[in-house]
Amino acid sequence: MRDREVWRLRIVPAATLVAVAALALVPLATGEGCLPFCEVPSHTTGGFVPPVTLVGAGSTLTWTSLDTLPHTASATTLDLCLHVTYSKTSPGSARFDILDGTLVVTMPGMEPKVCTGAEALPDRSLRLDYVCFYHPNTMNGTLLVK
Ligand SMILES: [Cu+2]
Repeated sequence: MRDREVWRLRIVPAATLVAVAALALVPLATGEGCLPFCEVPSHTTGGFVPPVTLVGAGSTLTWTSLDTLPHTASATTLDLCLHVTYSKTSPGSARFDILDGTLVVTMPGMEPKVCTGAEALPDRSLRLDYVCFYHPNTMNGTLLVK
């Protein structure tokens, strides 16, 4: 069991980097949805699957739970511009837009929020890292909005 845990800790960061590199090679124009999908399944042990999602500006992303625990998709930035709660019976979603080079997140029933902490990348996409508040060690991901 211990050996298996150590193996997981070593392999996850490498897998994340490979996923980032693979997605970065795929062009995604605005309004073309998300890659690989606009739905991010997740669970406590495996995190967000996959951990990196490429989001076309104007697209709505939905998080679903594969286990029975409550989860969140919450920006790691101080402004907490993304904070979606969800569970197996109640998926959570948010829409992502880029206005004047700034990432704007709109959650259902709320005013749009500006993500001042999103990182602008050289290809003009915006990077937002996020975690589950309850399981930040195993559930952490990245959104690349373009
Ligand atoms: Cu969680």
